[in-house]
Amino acid sequence: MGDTYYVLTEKTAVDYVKSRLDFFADDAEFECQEIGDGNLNLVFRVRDTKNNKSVIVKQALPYVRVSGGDWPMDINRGAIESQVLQLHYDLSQGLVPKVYGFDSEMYAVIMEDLFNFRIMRYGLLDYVSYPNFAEQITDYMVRTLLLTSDVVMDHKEKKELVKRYINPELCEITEQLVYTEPFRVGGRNNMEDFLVDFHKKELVDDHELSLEVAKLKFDFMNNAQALIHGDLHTGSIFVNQEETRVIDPEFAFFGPMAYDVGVLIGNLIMNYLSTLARLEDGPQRQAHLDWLIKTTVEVVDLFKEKSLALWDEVVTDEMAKTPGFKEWYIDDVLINSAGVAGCEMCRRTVGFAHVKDLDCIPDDKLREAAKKTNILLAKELIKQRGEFTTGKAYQEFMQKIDLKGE
Ligand code: SR1
Ligand code: MG
Repeated sequence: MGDTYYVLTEKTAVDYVKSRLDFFADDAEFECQEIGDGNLNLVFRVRDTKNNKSVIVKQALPYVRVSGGDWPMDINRGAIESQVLQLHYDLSQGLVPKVYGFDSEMYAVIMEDLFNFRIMRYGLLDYVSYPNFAEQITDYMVRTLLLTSDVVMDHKEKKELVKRYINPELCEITEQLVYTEPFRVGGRNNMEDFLVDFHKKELVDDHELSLEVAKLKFDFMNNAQALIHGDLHTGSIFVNQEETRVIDPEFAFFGPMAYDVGVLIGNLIMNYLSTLARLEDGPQRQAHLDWLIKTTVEVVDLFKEKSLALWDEVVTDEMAKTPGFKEWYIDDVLINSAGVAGCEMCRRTVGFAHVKDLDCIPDDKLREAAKKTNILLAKELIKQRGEFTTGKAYQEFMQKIDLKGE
């Protein structure tokens, strides 16, 4: 990090953007708000209220934002994010925001303001459904994943990209927070009192579970399969009734495709539990639960269907053309996706970084029931992951969910 780096504020971000970008009119009247609610970075919306134009500035800090400075973190994640956004923009045909510029001294990316979209997690917490989501997110996943894999890419060019997108510090966060600490006592784990004994019994003392998580962890670390987003939860997705955009690929690296598919599925299931716990039985609850099941089923089935179809159009590796191989390959991704979904659900309950879906359940007993049920469901996904290769398997799994003690 050079001497020219400084941390932006609502006061300095306007002049900063004006100095970097020829975007606003001369008569612009600016307002600026820091709107970031993630764990790592600063995010500013700089808006010209007179001409109704705006941009987003996202700046990486040299530490984890929520740690207040105690946890240093590689600032180069800002460069990775900006490069991956641009690559994913092309690969996904516009399903990520447009980048207007990246500043390698300030580690700031200036990009399109998705002002008419909403973070999906907050929409889902208000029980909003998104009719085009499954179709569009599977387009995003299939295109960004398959097109950066050895199935398609020249193997030497792909290895160059593997080198370029090496992301050790951000990967270490995932290795620790997703694949290790939730299954051990201590570390940065953070859980409500009612979970302490339950966590020990269900997640720490279960040897069979640790063995399966260890296999998934080493797949995450060693399987440089495709350029993955690396943190594809519902807080990394913007939606509205028509469209979907994926943001925040700072955790991107060449890893297993299952990580993206699984994190998404895990977050849909946690919203299902949240809905069960926060709404009384009735038509609104049923409609949202039905939509979540339908969406999960479609994510799985469309991911499979579209991957298999695109495969035939883009495959270049001779051996990957062998009949039967593509079905084996995509099923293998889906099997590990269930395992990843389970790990994501565990870590969001007992680990360092929670999700609002579970934490915001107001009733103490129902929150306890939802979190404990979440852990039990997660274990089933990890241990029985071999059974989760179809949407139907998820449909049956989710239809059976009820809150222990409800
Ligand atoms: C210290 S970062 C904690 C979590 O926030 C990010 O969004 C990732 O999910 C990471 O695991
Ligand atoms: Mg993020």
